[in-house]
Amino acid sequence: MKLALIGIGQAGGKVVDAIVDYERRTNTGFVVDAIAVNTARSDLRGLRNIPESRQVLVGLTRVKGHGVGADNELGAEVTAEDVGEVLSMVDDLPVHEIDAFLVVAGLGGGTGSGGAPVVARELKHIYTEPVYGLGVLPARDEGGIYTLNAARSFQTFVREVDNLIVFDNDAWRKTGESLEAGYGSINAELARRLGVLFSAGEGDGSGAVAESVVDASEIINTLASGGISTIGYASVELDRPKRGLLSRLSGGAADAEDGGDSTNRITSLVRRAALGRLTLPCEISGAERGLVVVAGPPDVLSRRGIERARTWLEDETGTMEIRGGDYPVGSNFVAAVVLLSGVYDVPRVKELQAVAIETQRDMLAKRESSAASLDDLISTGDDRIEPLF
Ligand SMILES: Nc1nc2c(ncn2[C@@H]2O[C@H](COP(=O)(O)OP(=O)(O)OP(=O)(O)O)[C@@H](O)[C@H]2O)c(=O)[nH]1
Ligand SMILES: [Mg+2]
Repeated sequence: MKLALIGIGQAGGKVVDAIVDYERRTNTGFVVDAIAVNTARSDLRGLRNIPESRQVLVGLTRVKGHGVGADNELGAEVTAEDVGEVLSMVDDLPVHEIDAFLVVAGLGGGTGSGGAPVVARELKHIYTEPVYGLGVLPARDEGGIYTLNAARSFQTFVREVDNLIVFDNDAWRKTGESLEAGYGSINAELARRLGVLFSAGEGDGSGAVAESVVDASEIINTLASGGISTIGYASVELDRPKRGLLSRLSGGAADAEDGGDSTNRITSLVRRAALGRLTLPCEISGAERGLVVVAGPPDVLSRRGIERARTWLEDETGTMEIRGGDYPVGSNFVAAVVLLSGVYDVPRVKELQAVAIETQRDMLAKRESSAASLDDLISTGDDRIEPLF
């Protein structure tokens, strides 16, 4: 499936950078174009795979290239003021070649949090292709303002996109490692999940023909539930000798394996993917739609395995709308990606909203009491000092 990626803010830019890196290394060709939008010049400079010609610095007259300092209302305002620049860059690309847009942002800061819903809304207004969002939630310990930003942006972003894929930094933090240091590996992990999902159907150039290839329409139909989505992933290295000497010595039979092995491998991989760590942890029962993609060398992509895995996922989620297929790649790994769309039982989102409401209340109360305290501090009782103006 062919995508145009638009990363907004620092996290948005870095995640898009990581997706492009994945795409180049795997030569999968699912990224037609990648654009980075930011209010901070220094954030744009750090990008390795998005050239300056595909970068847009917004809000220059207002914030002078220094970012919006986690003020997402300002992020939304300056992005709206300069959205024409973003749209004319999108207009340069061959939109007829793409299947969808993916707008990516961290929701806890200012630029991405405020700007992503603005850009999504404009794209939807102009183009008929679906506009998906990828929203990164802040970790719990990032503090109240990040939580409040994320809760507000989430509400808006989910309304402006056809589907919001969510990634929760909190679930992905590694113990003993600061979040900052961990971003590189977290972004690479996210890029791999999205990469396997979206490159399915594009083929790897090996010319292999799958039995039941996943194509773009299946991904689009799965995401057409609307609402929010989460992605699970699991992979296993094949325990078999590399092709070559051994298989030649044994007349090629060394590579052949029992069909039952392939079936079991796939069902257990899909189970691990769906029940392991999701990009957004949630209760999978009640998901509206699902898609199973199994990637690996063609000779181990058992159709029966994928069928069984689909049936299992139907039982787990309680929905009949589980699509599935394979994605042949020349690799010694087999990987399963499970996309669950229209998930509603998400404790983390509920918690985020509750904390945001509390933070908002505290901030308002604090603002009022500060104003009163300042009045008190400078009050001179009945004797008046006239202010200058
Ligand atoms: N997964 C991931 N999350 C990140 C990364 N960088 C930042 N974040 C998260 O994204 C949130 C928003 O931060 P930024 O993207 O830096 O904010 P911004 O959109 O640039 O906005 P301002 O800096 O306020 O102008 C943070 O609270 C983090 O949770 C990253 O590289 N990967
Ligand atoms: Mg920033």
